[in-house]
Amino acid sequence: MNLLIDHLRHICGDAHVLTHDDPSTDLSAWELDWRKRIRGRALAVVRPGNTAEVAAVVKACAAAGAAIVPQGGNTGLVVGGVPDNTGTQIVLSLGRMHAVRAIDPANLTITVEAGCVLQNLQAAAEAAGFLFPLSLGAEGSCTIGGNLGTNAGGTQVLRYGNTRELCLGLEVVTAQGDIWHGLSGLRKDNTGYDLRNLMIGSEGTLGVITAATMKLYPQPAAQLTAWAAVPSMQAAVELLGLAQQRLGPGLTGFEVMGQFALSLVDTHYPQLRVPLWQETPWCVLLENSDSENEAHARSQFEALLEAALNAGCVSDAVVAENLTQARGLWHIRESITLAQADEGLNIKHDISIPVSRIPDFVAETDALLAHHIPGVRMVDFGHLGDGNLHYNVQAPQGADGNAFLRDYEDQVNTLVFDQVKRFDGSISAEHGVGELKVGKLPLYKDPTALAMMRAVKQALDPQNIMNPGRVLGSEE
Ligand code: FAD
Ligand code: 2HG
Ligand code: ZN
Repeated sequence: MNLLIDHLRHICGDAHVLTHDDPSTDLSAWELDWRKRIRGRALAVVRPGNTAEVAAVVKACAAAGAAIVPQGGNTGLVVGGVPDNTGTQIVLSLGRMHAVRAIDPANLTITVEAGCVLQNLQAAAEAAGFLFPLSLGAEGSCTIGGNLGTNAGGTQVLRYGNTRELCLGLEVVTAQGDIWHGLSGLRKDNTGYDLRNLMIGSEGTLGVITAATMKLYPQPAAQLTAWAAVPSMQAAVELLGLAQQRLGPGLTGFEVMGQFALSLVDTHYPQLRVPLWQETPWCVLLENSDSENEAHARSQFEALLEAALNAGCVSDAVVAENLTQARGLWHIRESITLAQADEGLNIKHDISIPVSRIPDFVAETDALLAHHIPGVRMVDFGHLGDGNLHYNVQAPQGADGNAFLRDYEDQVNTLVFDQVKRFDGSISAEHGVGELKVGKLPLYKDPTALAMMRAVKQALDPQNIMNPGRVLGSEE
């Protein structure tokens, strides 16, 4: 393997191939996953500076039979972007490839390298007078390559779709080290199999995304945010229907947050001043993006909330007076993940269920979990507008997080996923499979679909060097 390291240093330069040979080098940032669930050990962390170097790195690894784990910001929540603990895998970090290559205002597209941090991509779009709508709590450190790798969702999917729907073209280095020049900005192209959409969401198991052409949108003329207390999950679903009816495509965000989830934010970040949470089991965050002006947005929003109060699906509400207040409300929503991590190790689910069935799902599944694990605490929140719930499970008060995961994780996952299946849902709406759901996928995914996925993996990566063991497990 020393020969491989020498070869990689020759390709990328000594400074960009980090190994454990130098005891002063700390590789934790690349080896430990965001949730601190797994600490792997890499043979090396390799940081190529351009697509040609990525291709040469992949060719070198393929020749040596070394596995490659592509990595962006390492904010993934399913242990998909860190190496295993064998000390034989190469972490291929795209962080140095962060350039904005081009903006085409008339075509409404932006072409960026995979390591571009999402927030920087949003800022580049804004500086050019446009909106790049993908938005998630990790946007300050996740990368567009990782967003594409996981087909990330976030809080604007309701209006703009997930990452897959925002992408028009890709540049990819295949598992053989060839470069696919697919950076088209076309909205229509019917020339055969859809390789772009195959790569998106493949979690680094089929190739390395090195650049992407993404869609841009006009910026809304005005954006307003409201925070509403709702008496039940059923009421939240009713409010969603009303909001869709009255705001149409202006409804760009609809997030639900359970009382215990908000209590964790209140406990760990009291300075954020969570509104209304003590008086209601659920709160909803709504965003109205208007193409006319602020006065129009405000009158529409106020009329919606008045109708909702009259219908009994809202018990109280506040509308942000200005951008600072709106950002504050979103900040509370985005802090739930961090507050939950501060509370201790936990079991996460990013499930999707038809919106109409979510109230029954939550009532039934809450009751089942409470029956099996007395004192269990439910951290429920998420993108209700997309039918995507973060149905997270926290250990009972005072219980040890490690012991809780050891004793209950499998049982809880089985119980929740069985319920998801019963309610015609999916066990992953946005975070992906990674390593954490790999054992469960065969139990819940259609067997013919799985067989086709295995055939694709075998065809594109016959050596099984691209992120092995993730998504399909080790028997690929
Ligand atoms: P990484 O974690 O580095 O990698 C993730 C996966 O993509 C791995 O399998 C990796 O191998 C693969 N990959 C990375 N780069 C490439 C590449 N260039 N080519 C091929 N494969 C690649 N996710 C959501 O969907 N919605 C949310 O609302 C959301 N909110 C979050 C909030 C917080 C606080 C945190 C910590 C995470 C959140 N996430 C969310 C999860 C995470 O941010 C996303 O999955 C994100 O897309 C990962 O990007 P990354 O650059 O960090 O990728
Ligand atoms: C979000 O919607 C993310 O904030 C993270 O997808 C969800 O922490 C989670 O479980
Ligand atoms: Zn989410």
